[in-house]
Amino acid sequence: MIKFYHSPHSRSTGTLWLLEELEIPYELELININAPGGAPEAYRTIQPNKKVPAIVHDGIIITERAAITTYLCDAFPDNDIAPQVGDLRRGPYLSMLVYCDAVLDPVIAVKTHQWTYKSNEFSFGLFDDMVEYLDQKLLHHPYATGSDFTAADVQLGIMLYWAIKIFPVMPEKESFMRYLDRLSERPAFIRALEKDQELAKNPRSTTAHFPYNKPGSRQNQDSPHDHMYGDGFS
Ligand SMILES: N[C@@H](CCC(=O)N[C@@H](CS)C(=O)NCC(=O)O)C(=O)O
Repeated sequence: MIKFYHSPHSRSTGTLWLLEELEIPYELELININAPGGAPEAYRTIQPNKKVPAIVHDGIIITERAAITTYLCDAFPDNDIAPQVGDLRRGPYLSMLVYCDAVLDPVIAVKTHQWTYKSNEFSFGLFDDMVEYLDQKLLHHPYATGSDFTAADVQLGIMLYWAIKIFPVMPEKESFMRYLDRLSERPAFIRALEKDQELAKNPRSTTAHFPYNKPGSRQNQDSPHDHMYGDGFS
């Protein structure tokens, strides 16, 4: 069983979406990163900077979104959302995964804070270069690495979703809006946002189990609350 450390409406929402795409069971532990002083000190043994997401699988701790995505998609390849070793698409896939954390995330952060800097002063480059790069990519291909949806679209998609629809710092380019429309139709995306919303409304919840409910199963017909917390809720 995967243990998933999560805070609703945060960077770990992408990992929540990924787990839903993979359709694997996971145990979710809420981490309150908004408490005074941030997450509890004990959480530092899982994530050295007390940030979410983090996962534990078979006793091994995995942190950082790109690493978590790579790890999970390699460990659970059944749903075929990541090019495996030997697939020519793996290079572009890994490049986009890391780009999201190493370039897109900090560039959006500095734009939000309206910092001015020169491109060669930081490893992540300029906001306008990032916008142009992603615009050209999504104008010519429906997904981040070409014609097929991959886990890189989870990471790119959730960041564009936040940066266009929630904290609007990115321009509403047609390529971006069409891309978000495509992603918004995915059942796993819808499930993840619904679960995130429910978790945000129930801050008393500390641990929840999300057994994946196969479409058409009896559990799937339960109320949203039952669906969310299953039998293992404590
Ligand atoms: N490099 C980390 C960044 C994760 C991150 O920034 N998480 C934010 C969530 S929005 C967090 O936990 N912030 C809480 C804090 O810094 O106290 C990753 O990619 O996993």
